[in-house]
Formats: sequence, structure tokens, C-alpha cells
Amino acid sequence: MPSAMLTGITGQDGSYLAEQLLSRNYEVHGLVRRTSSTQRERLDSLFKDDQVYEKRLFLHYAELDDATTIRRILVKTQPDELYHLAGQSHVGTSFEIPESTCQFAAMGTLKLLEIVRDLSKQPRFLHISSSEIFGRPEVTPQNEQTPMCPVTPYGVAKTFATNMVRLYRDSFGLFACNAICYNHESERRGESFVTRKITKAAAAISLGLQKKLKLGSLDGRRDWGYAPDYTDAMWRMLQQPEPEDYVLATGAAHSIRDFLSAAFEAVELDWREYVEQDPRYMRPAEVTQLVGNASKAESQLGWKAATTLNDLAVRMVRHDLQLYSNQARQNS
Ligand code: G4F
Repeated sequence: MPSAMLTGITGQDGSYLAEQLLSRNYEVHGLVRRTSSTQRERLDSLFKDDQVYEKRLFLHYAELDDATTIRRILVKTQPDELYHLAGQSHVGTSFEIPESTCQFAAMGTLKLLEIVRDLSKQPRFLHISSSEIFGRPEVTPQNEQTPMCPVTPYGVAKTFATNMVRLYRDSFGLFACNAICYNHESERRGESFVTRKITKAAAAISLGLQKKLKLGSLDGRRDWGYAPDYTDAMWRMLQQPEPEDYVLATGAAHSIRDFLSAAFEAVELDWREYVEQDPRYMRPAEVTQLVGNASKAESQLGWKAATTLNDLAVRMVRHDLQLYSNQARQNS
């Protein structure tokens, strides 16, 4: 049975990847932080499956900056594949907490690479990189060769980590890859990211539970895909004969206004009547136009982002309507 270790297993991508690996008959290990509150609802269905939890799915406690503990866990579990998905990933927040963003996104990745470098059985390593490394690029769409030009603390940290992955591959022969991911969303997306904030608000407003939606800049354009498609590509990357970096993207850029239209139309409302701009959600610097060219992933991995923006928005709004209806039933 192949085995995999995931950092960030409780997050959106980690939970989808864990499910996909289990369905591919992997033994799956996850690193989790020991906190007093256990926010692990994305893994709930796996915990409840007594054929899975602690049979083929195992959690281990370690902070990302605790190299000694991570080393001990990796020596003991000897995974075939290591997917590094963890880290503070909110770009706006990275302006508020740049040091800890860099500590985890940049130094956390380097620490893992150092551990892997010393292991007698080295797992294949995947780092989730980000389109934020391109910042305000001169080329559109961007591909694996586009120069990195980050403009946010998160983007700078990811640029460091992405280059370190390349360095460890080229200098120390690690099977290490960067998945350069454009925005990827889902029903499991954290509520502070713009898509989920919009779909939750559209659902709540349509049910009379919320009056207004306060947002920051509406000028950005993003290449939004569906998260499970992206985690599938990550697995495909580690099955290749050679370690390489891949851009994962849909190739289509949409504005925040497009996403607002799709989400509010799903509940037959006009977003213009409900959205207000709030300076609290503006960022000191903004990447405005990011769109990826995933033709390398298409030709080498046989991968293509399958979900359209409209389908994505409708799926997320329906899920949030269901959430509110479940809550109402529980409260009654
Ligand atoms: O949803 P966002 O916070 O995503 P952002 O900044 O593009 O970053 C996401 O995608 C990156 C690329 O894959 C990842 F690396 C990163 O970890 C994260 O997953 O914001 C999208 C856009 C921005 O232009 C932002 O300024 O929406 C704008 N926006 C407007 N109002 C808002 C809001 N963003 C948030 N989070 N909250 C708002 O109220």
C-alpha cells in the first residue's frame, strides 16, 4: 500500500487530497497542530468511518516550526509521498502578520526540505506554491517560466519557498515539485476568502438573515477553479518520472463582479443592491490580473480544470443554503 504524509490535512486542499488518496488505496498520515479547539470538520466523514480512521488515516501532532518532531514522525512513518499544503494562506492577512506568514510559508518549507534531505528513504515532495509569486506580471497568461515578481508578504514568502524547492531538486537531487496554483475554491473554502464570503452572504441575504455584504476592492481579476481538480493534479505530479513544476489554472480570468453576479443570480438577487465597499478589506498592494497557462499540466499530466466559474458559484451557494437550513433545523 503506498503511503502519503500531508501537512495542512485539515484545510480545504488537505481534506480533498486525503479523500482522493484514500480512494486510491493509500495509507494517509496528516500533521496537525495541537490546539485546544479541534477545527477538523472537513475531515468529519473520514473520522466517522471506522474502516478508515486509525486504520488507513492517521493524525500526528506537530507544529510546522517544530523540526525535531516532524523529523521523528517522518522517520517513523516513512511515507512515499509528502504533500506540503500547510501555512497561513490569506494574502490580506499577510500584511498584518508578515513575520509569521514568512516563518511558516517560507521557513516552514525550508525546514521540511532540510529534513527530507537527511532521510534515508526520501519521500517525493510537493510544495503548494501560488500565483502570488508572479505579483504584477508583464506576461499574460503566466507559465512555469514567467519571472517571479511578488508584491505581497505572502507572495514574497511563497517565492522564497518555490525557489528553495527548485534549489533542493537541482542541487541535492530531491524529487521535489512546485504546484503553482491559481485560486481554487469550493464548499470547503475558508469563510474569509472572497468567494466563500460572497456565497455565504448571497445565501444569508436570500433567507433574510443578512442585509449587506461589505467587501474591499472589486477591481481584481482572478483565475478561479474548483479545489478537488487541483488536488488531483498534485497527485498526478508526484507520479511523473521526473520532478517538475506545473502551473495549475483554468486559463480564464474573471472579475470579482462576475463572481458576485453568478452567486447572487443563483438566489435570483441583484448583487448591486447589497454590496458595500469597506476600506477595512482593502489591501496596501493588490495583484490585479493573474491568469495561468496550464498547457504543460494538460500535455504531461493529462489534466484540465473542469469546472466553470458559474458552476463553481452555484455549487457553493447551494451548499451554503443547505448549511443555513441545517442550522435552522437544529435551532428549532
Ligand atoms: O479570496 P482572496 O482573499 O484570494 P487571493 O488574495 O487571490 O489569494 C488566494 O489565492 C491565491 C492564489 O491561489 C493563494 F495563493 C492564496 O493563498 C489564496 O488562496 O481575494 C481575492 C480578491 C482580492 O483581489 C481581494 O482584494 O478579492 C478581493 N477582495 C475584495 N473584498 C476580498 C474582499 N478578499 C477577501 N479575502 N475579503 C474581502 O472582503
